[in-house]
Amino acid sequence: MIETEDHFPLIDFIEYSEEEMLTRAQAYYQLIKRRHSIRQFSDRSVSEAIIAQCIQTAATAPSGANHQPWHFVAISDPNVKSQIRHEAEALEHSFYDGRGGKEWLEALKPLGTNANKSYLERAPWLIAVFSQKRGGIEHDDNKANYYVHESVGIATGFLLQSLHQAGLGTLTHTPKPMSFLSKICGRDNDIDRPYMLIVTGYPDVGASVPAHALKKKSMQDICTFM
Ligand code: IYR
Repeated sequence: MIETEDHFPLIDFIEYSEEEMLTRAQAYYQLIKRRHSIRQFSDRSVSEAIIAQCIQTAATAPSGANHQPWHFVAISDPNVKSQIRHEAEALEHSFYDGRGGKEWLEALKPLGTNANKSYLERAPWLIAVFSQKRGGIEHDDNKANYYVHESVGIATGFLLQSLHQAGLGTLTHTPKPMSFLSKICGRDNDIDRPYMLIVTGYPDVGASVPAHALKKKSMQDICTFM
């Protein structure tokens, strides 16, 4: 065991029996396979405490040099949500009107998505995730960050799982380009870059999931053991 001034013993690791490990892995699969991207959200409110807790969970993700190159802007203000919807829909209209290109638009057909983004106003929370190319571990550090995309991707995955575990519906939304989010969120600077917008809240009554989204690749397709 490494036990020096700057290392602590690993005291919070919990070991399970092999049997229990498999049961736990299966239980987690059962939990996570019920997470679906939804586009029909209820306008029921969700407390800030729940969102804050999920963001704190996301921020436990591993990151390059532990620089934690992310910032989360959690939005419930109806005026801000409305601005985001307005800007996103303008971009989506041109995307669906042809800017996306034939192949991309064809790929989206089975999902039935379109330029209407009413959920951006209706859902109680939008979480804008920003990646940071510079920072460091201390609050006012100005060092290079490493593996920024990978780190923020993992943190965003943690966030989605945490929101699902809490009992909320989620959607990843990536209007292209996303620069309008920087301005609206007050993060128009040289460091922050909008990474993704997460929509979260209760699913609306009668919410549905496209059959296409339920089709998961087989283990043979996705995995090789050597
Ligand atoms: N951003 C658009 C288009 C879109 C793109 C992909 I890739 C998706 O998986 C789903 C939608 C939209 O939100 O409609």
